[in-house]
Amino acid sequence: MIAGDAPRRSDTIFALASGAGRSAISVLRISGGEAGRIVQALAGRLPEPRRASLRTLRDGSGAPLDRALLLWLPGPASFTGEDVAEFHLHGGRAVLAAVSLALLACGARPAEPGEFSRRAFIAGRLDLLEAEGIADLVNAETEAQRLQALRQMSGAQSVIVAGWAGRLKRILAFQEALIDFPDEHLPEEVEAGFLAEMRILLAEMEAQLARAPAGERLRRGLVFAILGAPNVGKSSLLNALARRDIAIVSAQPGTTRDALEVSIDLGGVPVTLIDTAGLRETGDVIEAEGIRRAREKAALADLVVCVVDARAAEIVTHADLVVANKIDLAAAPAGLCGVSILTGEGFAALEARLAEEAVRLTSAGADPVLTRARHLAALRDSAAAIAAALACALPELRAEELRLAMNSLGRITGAVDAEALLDDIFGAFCIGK
Ligand SMILES: Nc1nc2c(ncn2[C@@H]2O[C@H](COP(=O)(O)OP(=O)(O)OP(=O)(O)O)[C@@H](O)[C@H]2O)c(=O)[nH]1
Ligand SMILES: [Mg+2]
Repeated sequence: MIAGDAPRRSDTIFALASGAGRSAISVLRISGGEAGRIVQALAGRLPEPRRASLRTLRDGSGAPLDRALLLWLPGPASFTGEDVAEFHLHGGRAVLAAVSLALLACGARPAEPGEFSRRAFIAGRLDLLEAEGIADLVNAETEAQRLQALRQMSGAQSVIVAGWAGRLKRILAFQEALIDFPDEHLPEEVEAGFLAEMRILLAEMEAQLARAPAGERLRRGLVFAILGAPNVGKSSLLNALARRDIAIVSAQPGTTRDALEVSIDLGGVPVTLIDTAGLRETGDVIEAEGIRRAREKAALADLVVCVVDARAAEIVTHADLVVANKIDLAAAPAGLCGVSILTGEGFAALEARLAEEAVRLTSAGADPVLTRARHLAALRDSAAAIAAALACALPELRAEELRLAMNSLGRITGAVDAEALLDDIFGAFCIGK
């Protein structure tokens, strides 16, 4: 490939499919029309399809490279739809480097990020929703993220979108019949029937749109900001929740100045906790900047926790949850969640309460939800077009809106307009996927 040229889609590509760095085994995958020839060049005759075989790999001069487990996965029933082989090599860097050189010498080239999945999409092995589900599963850090990504990867969302598309197609066919055969006098119930069906479809899409923010939040993770007056124990709370000594805690008010962040798992949801500078009037420029940043973080957070001192419950900010700390010194004011970070009293209940909030903010009921801004935009366009179609009296215009609605739905799974999206979507994958 010449620098600056677009990578050729017909090239045979290879990439490390397992994690980088030293490991017991690393899996190197190749895909493309030349995979079979290349396997034979390195490992002798082709192994039986889909059966592991142990082979000595050799370079062009016959020098041994490694003894490796080899899998031969001929297309079209492979991940990419092409001929694929997997080399399970010993995990040293030098082994990987030597085998990569031998593959280059045979004419294969390193894959771009997401190129295997992109080929799978082009071969019709998966749609865009499923491909994105794979990327999300690779990136999943918590249990709830794993389950959501797995649902998406296995096509649960695709089935819903395909169902909508099928119903829209039927509606459009009736609408076109009305246009093409105006004199045939289709019974009135036919038009009333498909208008009713359009309303039902629109309501389903709107319900899904309402649930979508939860799915997106789970995919990206939540942000919880801890705010409050100086010295109430904000940093102590962050450290306790993270179970690590991250923020400096001291009896001196105004200790925390920069906003500090740590990622934790609350109820299976990844949450970035932010500890901030105590809110108060100050002449100190640095502290004032810290306070400005604290307010900025709070404005962007999914949940604001205000910590107050149980002895003087001063709520200094808008908050979703108020926590009274230091209940070892005074009882918590009525209605507030009381805790003593010092003695641990009330801490488990507070942590459970935060986990509950995290789950509430990310759960959208049992149905699969759409998880990316891209899906939302397309679904919103589709719903808007159906609403416009319902408002049209002219059959031709109504049909045109219905076609727009179909197109927008097609963008979600990649049935329509995919080429423009592919670089964006697959470029964000890791290499080897
Ligand atoms: N008695 C008691 N003291 C506590 C408790 N939690 C924290 N402290 C003490 O309160 C003081 C302030 O704690 P920090 O966590 O630094 O408070 P902060 O809100 O981060 O303070 P700034 O960063 O200055 O805004 C420290 O001396 C802590 O040891 C508690 O539950 N009980
Ligand atoms: Mg602090």
